[in-house]
Amino acid sequence: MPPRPPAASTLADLRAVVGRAAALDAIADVAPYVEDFRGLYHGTTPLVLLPASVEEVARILAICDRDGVAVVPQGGNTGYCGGATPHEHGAEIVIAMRRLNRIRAVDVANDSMVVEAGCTLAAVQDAARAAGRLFPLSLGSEGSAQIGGNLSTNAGGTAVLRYGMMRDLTLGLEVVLAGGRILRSLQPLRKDNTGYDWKSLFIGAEGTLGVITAAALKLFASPADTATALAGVPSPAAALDLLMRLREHFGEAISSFELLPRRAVELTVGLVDGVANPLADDAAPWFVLVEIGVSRAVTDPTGRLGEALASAADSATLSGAVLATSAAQAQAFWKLRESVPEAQRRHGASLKHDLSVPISAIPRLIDLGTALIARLVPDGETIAYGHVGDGNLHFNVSQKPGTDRAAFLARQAPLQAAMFDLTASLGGSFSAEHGIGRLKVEELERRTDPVELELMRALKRTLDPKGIMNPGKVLR
Ligand code: 2HG
Ligand code: ZN
Repeated sequence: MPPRPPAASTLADLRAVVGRAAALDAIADVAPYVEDFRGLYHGTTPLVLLPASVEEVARILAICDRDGVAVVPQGGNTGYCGGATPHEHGAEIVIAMRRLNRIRAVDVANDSMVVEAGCTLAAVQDAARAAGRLFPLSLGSEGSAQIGGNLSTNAGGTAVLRYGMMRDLTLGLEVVLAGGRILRSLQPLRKDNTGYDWKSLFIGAEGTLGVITAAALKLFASPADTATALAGVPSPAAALDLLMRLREHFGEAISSFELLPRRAVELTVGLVDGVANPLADDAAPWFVLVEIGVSRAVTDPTGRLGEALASAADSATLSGAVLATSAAQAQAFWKLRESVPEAQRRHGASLKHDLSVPISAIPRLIDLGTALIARLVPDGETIAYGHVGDGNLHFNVSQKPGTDRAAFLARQAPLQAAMFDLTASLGGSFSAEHGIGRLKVEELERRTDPVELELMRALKRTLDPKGIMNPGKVLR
């Protein structure tokens, strides 16, 4: 039986916490909060609350705990797995975090900042930049994605190779627990061995254990100079060879190493305005976008990258390369890469798999995955691209024009099972950087080690005994 919608008296108490203007209940007002970014889920809710302080979040959760009402925390609503969308039954309220958006502190000497969950990732990057520092998490939706959502999904993006994922960038958290208690641990310490690392539990938990309201984050020195290049390579194995060569030259200065198949580049140039392929004359089947960031001690990184690429070309690791000679050109290369999801969306329906394997297994994953898709999805074409430097591919399939959409979409379940089996056989993960949400709950149940799963369930029971924190997401 679906849960009953909250009582009118509960809704009135909840509205009173945030005030009328910050409590949305008209259908048109709640519409943006009940559908996920990919349009996979269409939920309903009687109430969207926009709290402006931690105390308001705490009071909301205390009321929900008292009356047994489930909550769905939501950030910028840019997630790929439906983790921030309420269910269809209409018994869950949404807590949208966007008004909790203060930069609380920036400590340059400590290389840290404390920000609230509703800050957009771009606002966090800007605040760091204004203080002369770098907050390195970088992803296509950074203008609207919020830091609370980045934390809750342990977001990755295009600079993980050098700086790590959201978990690696976090020093402390402030979290409101199911009953309304506030867990405050925002000390921006690099060293703190006082027992369990509980903050790690909330990162990647997608709001199922508590609502993250603020975080202490690591800052870094901005590179004094960067070099960006696009190279054509004959195969994924050659791309890995190039990565190893560049590691020899530049070590940890490589911040991004992204792989794009020719078809992704063609689609993007064709479907997204203002995107061009600077290697249009190169017949390479694959392209690599590489970025290096160096300190003042290293001069002329573009020249050095050029030399490294030229020596790779000599041994046939690459067929051609173009170096960005200005910031605008580097941005244009990045636009080509960042627009691939949008191009795929415009092209038609797609099936997505966010996979990771040991980097050395990338060529095998591509070969075997492409063969699987050819066999199981005759009406689709493989578009496998992404963060190869992290061993993470977006192994996507686009519907071929002129084929039946419903028949194409119906291939998702068998294809997904086969792709995840293949990934497991290569020692990989079926969720690299997008999370579990609602989309992969069954897969998590099926594929996770039983001891690990029981540990997760035990944590969930302990922190959320009434099961009101984003139910049905991650675990069911
Ligand atoms: C990216 O790397 C994003 O561009 C989106 O993670 C991936 O659309 C996708 O599958
Ligand atoms: Zn990605």
